[in-house]
Amino acid sequence: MTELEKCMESLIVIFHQYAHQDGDGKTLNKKELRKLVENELPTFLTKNPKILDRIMKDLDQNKDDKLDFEEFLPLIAGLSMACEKCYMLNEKKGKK
Ligand SMILES: [Ca+2]
Repeated sequence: MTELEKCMESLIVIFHQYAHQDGDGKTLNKKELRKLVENELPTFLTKNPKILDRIMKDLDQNKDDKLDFEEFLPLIAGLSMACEKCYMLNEKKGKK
């Protein structure tokens, strides 16, 4: 597999690893989301409960208080976009 394919596989594996903690392997509840953010995204996201509530609300399209993989992906996409901006800024700074 290529690096990018491995990244995609990791996303799926990690999502399901946390989704499985309450026996329902298809969705993340708030507790599982918090664990995932704490363990897997410590560099990019704060574990401030208010911010986590907000993230959950924003991502939960069908308002069932759980995130399925489709609802979870925009979080990763959004963080990646923010990271890419930082990366580009650093690149520009590095060239001067
Ligand atoms: Ca949902």
